[in-house]
Amino acid sequence: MSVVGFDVGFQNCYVAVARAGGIETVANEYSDRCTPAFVSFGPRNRAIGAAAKSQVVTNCKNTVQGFKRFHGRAFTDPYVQSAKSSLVYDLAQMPTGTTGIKVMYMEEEKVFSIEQVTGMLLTKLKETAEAALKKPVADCVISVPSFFSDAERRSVIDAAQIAGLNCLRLMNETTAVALAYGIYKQDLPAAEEKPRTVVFVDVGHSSYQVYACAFNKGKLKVLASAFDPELGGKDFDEMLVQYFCKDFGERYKLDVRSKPRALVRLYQECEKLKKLMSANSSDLPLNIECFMNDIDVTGKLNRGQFEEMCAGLLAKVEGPLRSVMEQAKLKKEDIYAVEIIGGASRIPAIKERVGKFFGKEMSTTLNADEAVARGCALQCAILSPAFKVREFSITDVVPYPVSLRWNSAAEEGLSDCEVFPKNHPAPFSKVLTFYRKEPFSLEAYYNNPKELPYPDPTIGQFQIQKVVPQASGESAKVKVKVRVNVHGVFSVSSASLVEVLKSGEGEEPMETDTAGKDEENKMQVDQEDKEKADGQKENADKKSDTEDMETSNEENKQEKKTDQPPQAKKPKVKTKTVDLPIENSLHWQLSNDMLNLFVENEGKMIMQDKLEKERNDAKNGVEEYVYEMRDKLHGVLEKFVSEEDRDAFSLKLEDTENWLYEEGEDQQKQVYIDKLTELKKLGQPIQERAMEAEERPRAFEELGKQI
Ligand code: ATP
Ligand code: K
Ligand code: MG
Repeated sequence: MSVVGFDVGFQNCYVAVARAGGIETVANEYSDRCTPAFVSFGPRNRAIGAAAKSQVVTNCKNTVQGFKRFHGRAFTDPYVQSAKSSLVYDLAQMPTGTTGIKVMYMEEEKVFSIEQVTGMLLTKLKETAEAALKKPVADCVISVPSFFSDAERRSVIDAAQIAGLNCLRLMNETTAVALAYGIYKQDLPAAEEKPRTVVFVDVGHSSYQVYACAFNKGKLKVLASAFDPELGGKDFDEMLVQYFCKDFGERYKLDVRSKPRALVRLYQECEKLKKLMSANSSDLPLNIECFMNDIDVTGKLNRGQFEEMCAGLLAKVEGPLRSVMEQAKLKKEDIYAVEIIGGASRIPAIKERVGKFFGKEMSTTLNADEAVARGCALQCAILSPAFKVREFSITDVVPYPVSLRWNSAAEEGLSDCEVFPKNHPAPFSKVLTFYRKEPFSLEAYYNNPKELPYPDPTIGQFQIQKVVPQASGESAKVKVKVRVNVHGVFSVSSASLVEVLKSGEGEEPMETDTAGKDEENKMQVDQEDKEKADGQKENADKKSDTEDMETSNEENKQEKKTDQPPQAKKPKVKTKTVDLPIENSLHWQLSNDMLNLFVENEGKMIMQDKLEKERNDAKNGVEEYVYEMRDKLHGVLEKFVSEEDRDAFSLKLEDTENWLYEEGEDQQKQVYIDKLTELKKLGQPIQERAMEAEERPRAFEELGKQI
């Protein structure tokens, strides 16, 4: 198996792998460890990563970027609609209602789902990992923002599948960073000691995340998370773009927003300026030649002015810091260190504000760009049986409270219950007990829509099928296991019917579980167990969680009492459990058919890219041969060819060169191969004669020695 971690950023992606020497961030074919999150579509192929980014000006309508946040969203989602107006490429609604992108590809208008687009990016990142490891890659860990909802997470898992990746865990970006921080620390407090509390701050291109984590030897526990999904480097770029659009409008009478190409260039230059301002507080120039209508534009700005125009953005830095401290009930004195990462954390005003809030200097022991990918690779190594990694247990948190809703007895209407409160440890499973006579359905949803960065709080519907009454006609006991899995995704993972067996040995049927009619449709939290997926041991957390659940749910408390009358303990009843089928209908989930089709199409596009590359290589082969021979015919090969042959060959080469620009511009691979063979028929004999001539004196020398 492969051990690979992918940080799929809004703007920048990183790939880390585990090798014998340890975890290593690997470079792409341009010797760059950063791969831009860009995909570009052309008449014959796709370009992904750096090659796509280089087309952002020349092929702007078909070069997509900034798509990370379209996962799991309806096309009508306000986020999508507002992004749509500022994007240079087109978005489209998928038949299912989700978001797709519309581009010209292979000379046809095509709509690709967001899963496909991220799948393409992952295909590229996978190739980078494969080139580094020199073997096929499938198993991996992929990062997502901690604030991603279920729909977004499932969408990313699908994207991974489209790229032929087996995502062992979707890991929250901040948790990956915490792992990268903690695993090498030798001096963490022992298990029974007061944990070391560290705050992690990630300021990326699109978002801002804050995590408070408690570390002890061999484990990390996330205490709380907070975020502003709408604060990142791109918002600072946006302020600069706004400023210069206005400035150029006034001084040059240019309507920059009317020309996508000019706008894209302005974004690029503003980002450069922003980075320069991080290191320089003096006036800095912004110059763009032939910007619009052949006009060169020039402007300037300094850090003071920049900070002034970004005051509103900078004011948003404190909120999540305060929130995380309040949620985790931490005081500033409790914080051992504040680790800051993410590209935009280099903006001095941001660092300053974070530092001021905590009243301490920020630590930068982690690589600000690569820590997420490294953390993911570490997690993958921990999950891999093939790698020996220090034991390290990770307990993450649930970002938004999750509730279940179900129809109780007809008269009672809907009942609901919060199964996973905010900051509940994850991964985690709970077993709920229902008393039913027939199939029933559970609806999972986020119960605090205000917190949610989406308009729709739906998670999904789960139909528990094949429920039948007990032989006595009374309600059957149905145990339903719900979990937040390793990906941070809620699911109803199993359901079973507990049948009371009458063995004829005088055993009495257990009547106690259905003590009263009104108990029928109630739910009871029967048992909880922490996921052991990553080899974690159950610990004291379990107990406190059980208590939480009981005290927060009056209904369950009563149930527990009424359910355990003394006669229930008679050891006479035998039971049998039968697994029940569950039908899921998950919000925005791609159908299997769709997913399979996308997998197949990605395979075809990979093949097409490969063929196009081979075709181009064949064409380049002809071109290179023409140039090489033309030089040599008048140089090193001159003595070995008659004037007549040379002229004929020269003419042929010239014809071929012209052909390459005209009819031969766009031919099948075989045409170029044939062309090269044809040329070589003329060139080969000349080269052979030259080689023989070179060998001859040497042969004489050899001969001389022998004599
Ligand atoms: P996200 O985490 O939101 O998915 P990402 O991971 O792609 O996004 P990063 O690579 O962490 O984002 O950060 C990219 C941002 O950092 C860009 O806005 C970039 O302009 C900004 N940035 C990089 N270097 C500097 C610098 N020296 N000064 C200011 N901003 C910088
Ligand atoms: K990144
Ligand atoms: Mg990031």
